[in-house]
Amino acid sequence: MYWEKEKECMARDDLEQLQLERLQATLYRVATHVPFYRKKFKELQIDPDGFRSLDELQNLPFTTKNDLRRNYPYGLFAVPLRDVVRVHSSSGTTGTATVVGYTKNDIKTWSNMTARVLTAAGVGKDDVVQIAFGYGLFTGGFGLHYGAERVGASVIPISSGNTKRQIQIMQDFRTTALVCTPSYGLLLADTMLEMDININALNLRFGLFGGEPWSEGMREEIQNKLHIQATDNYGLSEVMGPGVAGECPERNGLHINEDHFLIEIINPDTLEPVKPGETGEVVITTLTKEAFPVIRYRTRDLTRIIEKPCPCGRTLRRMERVLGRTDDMLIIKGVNVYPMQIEAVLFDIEGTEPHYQIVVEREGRLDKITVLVEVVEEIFFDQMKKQRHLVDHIKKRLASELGIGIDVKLVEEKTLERFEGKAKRVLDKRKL
Ligand code: DLL
Repeated sequence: MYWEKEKECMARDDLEQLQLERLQATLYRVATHVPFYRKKFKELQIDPDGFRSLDELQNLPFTTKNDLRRNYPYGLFAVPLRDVVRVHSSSGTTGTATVVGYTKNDIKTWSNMTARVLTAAGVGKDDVVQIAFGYGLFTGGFGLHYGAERVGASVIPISSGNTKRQIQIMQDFRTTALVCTPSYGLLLADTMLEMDININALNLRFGLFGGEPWSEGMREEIQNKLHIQATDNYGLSEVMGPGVAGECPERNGLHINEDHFLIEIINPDTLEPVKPGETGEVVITTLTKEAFPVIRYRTRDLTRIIEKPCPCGRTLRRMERVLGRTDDMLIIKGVNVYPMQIEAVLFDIEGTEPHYQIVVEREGRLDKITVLVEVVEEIFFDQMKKQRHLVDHIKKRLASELGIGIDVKLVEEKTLERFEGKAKRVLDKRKL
């Protein structure tokens, strides 16, 4: 039920005291060992020894992805390489890659964090865990692998891809828990249904999905197709990898491992904290990282904090599922649109398949979005009237949800690209 009950159910006061002590140690660590922070603290006249209350957090400088890039590869490490036992890196598809490092102790902490996430999702010693996240520089595979070993489960480190083999192994090795991105979970489910595999004959009970945003509708789709309980888990390589937050059996928000990560939600424009419960950008300060501590890292992820206590007994606050990223936001006719809002509408409409792509183009000075939606075969082939009706229906729903008109095009089943890792939902032709 819990992995570290004394931490996960800690009294708030005790937790805040622990956070403060750990923050003080982290500030001391970066001021002493990382020239980037030493310089910033000096400029802002911050005395790391004089830090007395968590309320002073707002005086500290932010760290951005660009700061990480500028210090590529090892510039922000707070320990000599001799003490680093592992390095991960982000793919760098949107610019120079960023590199993060872990000491032996960091790996231990990380395993505990993903062990918490796995335990909260229901995984234990008796489970057979198939990890279909990529192993390698991406943190998904290794991060959850170590946690699953730590809880004592039997781990199948299959990595991502090779879908037919995944299915074979799932059947033969009697996998009980599947760990991957939600889009790959769906691809596995669809492939099994196509192969006429009897889902009830599988041993699968849990799916732990993370690494990309997904909607409640997508969760239902995966659960219905695979007959499992699907939970969401969140993390990012810059602060550790998976294991920052995860859902419990209530599946109503993700418990943040606040004894290791200090979370703020800010307005990305004013950089001020939002009011409690409002949506904004997640900013994370690591509290226990040794090799790669970060102060107020701007994640660009958007969500809100759920202040209400969770019936599961954990006192660690919950964040709502991530709505999207500030850099995924499309501004169409002055309205802010997130791909996840579109997904949520599509999943609610009968006759559409859970596969879609959002195409953004520029017409004159205005951006225009077209949503390509796969539809079931009957609709696609013969009935023009039904097609028109469906297009109108989707358009209406999108317009009422988003407040602007969006074009919709129906496409044949299985024509849109499928993904083994993180899905790419937006095709931005403005940048091509
Ligand atoms: O994706 C770490 C991870 C791996 C988390 C496996 C969970 C499971 P990065 O490649 O650095 O690390 O990408 C981090 O992915 O800032 C979010 O935008 C997005 N993301 C991760 N988990 C979720 C989630 C890993 N559950 C970036 N919901 C983050 C929505 C997510 N977005």
